[in-house]
Order: sequence, then structure tokens, then C-alpha cells
Amino acid sequence: MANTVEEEILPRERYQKLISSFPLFEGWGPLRIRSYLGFWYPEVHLAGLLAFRDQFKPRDTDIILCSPPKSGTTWLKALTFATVTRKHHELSSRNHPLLRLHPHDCVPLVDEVYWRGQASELENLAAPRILSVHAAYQLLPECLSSSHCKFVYICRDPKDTVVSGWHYLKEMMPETEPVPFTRAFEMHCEGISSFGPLWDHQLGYWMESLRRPSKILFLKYEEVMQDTGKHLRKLAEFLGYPFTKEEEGAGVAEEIVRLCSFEKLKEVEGNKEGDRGYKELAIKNSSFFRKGKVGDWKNHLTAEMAQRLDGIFTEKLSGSGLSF
Ligand code: PAP
Repeated sequence: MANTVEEEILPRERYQKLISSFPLFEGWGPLRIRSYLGFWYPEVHLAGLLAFRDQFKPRDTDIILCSPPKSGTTWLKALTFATVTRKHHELSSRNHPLLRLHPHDCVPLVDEVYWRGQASELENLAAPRILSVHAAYQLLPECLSSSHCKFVYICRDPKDTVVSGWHYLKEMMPETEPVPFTRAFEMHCEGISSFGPLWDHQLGYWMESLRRPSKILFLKYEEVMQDTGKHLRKLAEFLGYPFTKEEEGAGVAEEIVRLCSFEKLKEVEGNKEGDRGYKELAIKNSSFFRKGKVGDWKNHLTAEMAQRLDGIFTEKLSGSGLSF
């Protein structure tokens, strides 16, 4: 009862004035992004982020999936959810949640829950809570750095991230003139992209994963794609849900890989139909399953563009040990 008044005011109302003071960039068309503590954030997500920073109460058993957008979030959600809940949700069941629900409904995006003013939903989740964020490590609530939560980060070759993001934006705003690809590319090169600069996003989690490897598992989409079984086992081990000998014998890991594959999830009814997301930026559920391939950038970037973006990332990440 003590929080009633606070809860009645939606974060987007409570933080409106503060948010309007953050520098605004309008070069992405209707997708307005604002600069906050060194990162560009979609305006619509900011209220959720601020509420998350102010109010989140971590539990040591929490699992937090982190990613820049369009880097493998949906896939990581499915793999983690299936792995962690395998004792409760029979993998071979035709009623498995991943065959009924979008992976984004199995693992909530924390910003979005706060934006809807439904933070109590998080309190009601059973342990271990599997949550997701697109926020940079540098923007997470301070209480998380001293918590014992486990973080899993996934990112992807920036060239494919740029291409995937551009297609997604077109889907999100079918009514409006799309930002030309060359312009979107330019803004990425300048670091002006949702949740970016992408290199600082990657570096925040990368450096923390080096400092505290038992806290952050750092994954790359391409590596997971190359050997999904190997990385699934690594994920399961890291989260404290390793596959037993009996499970290995029964092919459980392979079953999870199949259940979470692009081909399988793309065909799930709930992933083919309907919309989701913020009211202002609704998007078709199917938009999260476009091609699911490594290297689609070759169909969009010239050799010169590819070289330029690679050069920028090589320079920005130099000395960190992270490369693509
Ligand atoms: P989000 O940040 O908006 O949640 P995210 O899931 O990170 O998006 O990225 C979507 C990309 O992952 C899409 O890539 P594409 O545009 O290059 O095709 C999508 O196809 C791909 N993807 C979604 N599910 C899977 C999966 N199960 N396996 C492999 N790739 C996947």
C-alpha cells in the first residue's frame, strides 16, 4: 500500500520533464533518440530505463540477458528459457511455452515492464527470474554491480547488426518514408544508433566479463551459430544448469538446439501473427525472424562500406582483446 501513489503515476509521466532535458537526435525519422549518460536511447524506452534504475530490486538468482538490439536477443531468450525451465516444461511437449508464446513473452524486457507501469509483474515472477535488457552495462542500476545475478551478453558482427536493424526499423514504421540505408549506415559509423554507440555497448560488457567471468558470459552470434550445441552447454554450465550424463545420453541439448532454431521458431503460430512492443512503435511478431543468417551484410554493404565499419570497430575496440 505504501507505494500506491507512486505506482499510480506511470514512469512516462513521472520522468517526462527530465527526459525532455536530454539531448535529442531526430535523424532517425520518427524514431527519436536521446543522449543519456553517453548512450543514445530511444525516447520511448527512457522512462522505463529510469524507473528500472530507480526501483529495480535484484535477486541473487536473477539471470539477465543483455544485448544490443538485433544481435541474437530472441534466440538467446529461447535457448536460456528452454534450458533453465527444462524440468518444468517437457521439451518434447507440443504444449511447450516456446511453441505457444513469442520468446519475448517468455523473457520480459525490463524497460518495457517498467514503461507499462507494471513493475509488480517482476516481483511475482518465480526464481530464477530470466529478464532481458538492451541497456549498456554502464547504464544498469548500480545495485546490479554488487549483486550475484548472472549476466549473459550476446552481440554480433556490427555489419549484420546494422543491416538487421535497418530492416527492423522499416517494419516498425511501414507508414513512414524509410531512412535510406546509406544514411542509417553513416549514423552507425558516427555511433548515433539506438542503445549505442555499439562499440561502447560491447566494451562495457566485454570488460566486465574479463573482470568477473563468473558473472558475465560473453557470446557472439556467429560463434553460437557455428556450434550451437557447444555454446548451449557453456550457457547451461555458466547458469548452474549443466546437462547431466543422463541428459547427454538422451540428447537433451540437441533437442533444445532444435526447439530454438530459427527454422522452428519462425513457424510457430504466435511468432507469425500479431503485434507487440510499445504503442507508438508496435511491430509484427514475425519481424524478429527475418533471415537468421551470418553475413547478410554482403547483400547491403559495398566492400568499401564494410572496410570502413570494420576499421572503426578495430580502432574503437583496440587493446581490449575483443574483435569481430
Ligand atoms: P531484438 O533485439 O529486437 O530482440 P534480436 O533477436 O536481437 O532482435 O535480433 C533479430 C535477429 O536475430 C534477426 O536477424 P536478421 O535480421 O539478420 O535475420 C533474426 O532473424 C535473428 N534470429 C531470431 N531468432 C533466431 C534464431 N532462433 N536463430 C538465429 N537467429 C535468429
